[in-house]
Amino acid sequence: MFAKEKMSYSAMPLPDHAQMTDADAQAAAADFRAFMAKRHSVRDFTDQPVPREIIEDCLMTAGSAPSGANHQPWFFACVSDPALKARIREEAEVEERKFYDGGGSDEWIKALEPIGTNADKPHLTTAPWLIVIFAQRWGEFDDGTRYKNYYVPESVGIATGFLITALHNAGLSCLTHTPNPMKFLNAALDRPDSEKPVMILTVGHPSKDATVPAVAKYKKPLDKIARFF
Ligand code: IYR
Repeated sequence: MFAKEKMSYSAMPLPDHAQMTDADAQAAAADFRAFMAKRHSVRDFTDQPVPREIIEDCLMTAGSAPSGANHQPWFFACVSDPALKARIREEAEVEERKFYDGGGSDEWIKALEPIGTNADKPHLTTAPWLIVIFAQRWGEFDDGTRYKNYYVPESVGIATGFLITALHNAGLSCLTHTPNPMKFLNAALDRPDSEKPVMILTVGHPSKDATVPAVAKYKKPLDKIARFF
């Protein structure tokens, strides 16, 4: 990503970002809140294709996220190839079966009961896109030597949030899926050991009979998530 030579940096003016009146800002904040409240995780997808260009734009939004020292320690492996999706599904289901058949703690399995998940992951082959998100534990200069990355989980988490928001804005649905362990994704997607798979984002359109578990509708009220000092 980076050349090893020291670059010179000059400060840039801020890009135009029109200052809103408080009233406009209040309206915009409320509108965006209502828009984001319509987002929910989807587990049943149709096979309706989604053009790659839409995914590319959403990825560029993700890539605009802030990150430690602006090192952008993320990589998005985007899979639409049916054979590769089938391989990922197969390997994920092997891990999931172990988890649901006793590998996961009783407390964890119980916490998932209301959501109704199990080891079958048809979404991994039905949906048009799997975006596999990797975190770069360290970076490599063009000559192969290493540099440190900073606040990697935080940075990748923020970029993932941008990505989920961008997909929602484009009328797409997704599911954050985390088979455990996920190491098989490095081999399947030819990613180096410096990268840790963080999650699979399944992306597409919800099937007609997709439902949202009642418990997933509940979001904590403001006084439970924030306090003003
Ligand atoms: N990886 C499993 C289990 C799972 C874990 C959590 I935490 C969830 O919020 C949902 C599922 C699976 O995908 O089924």
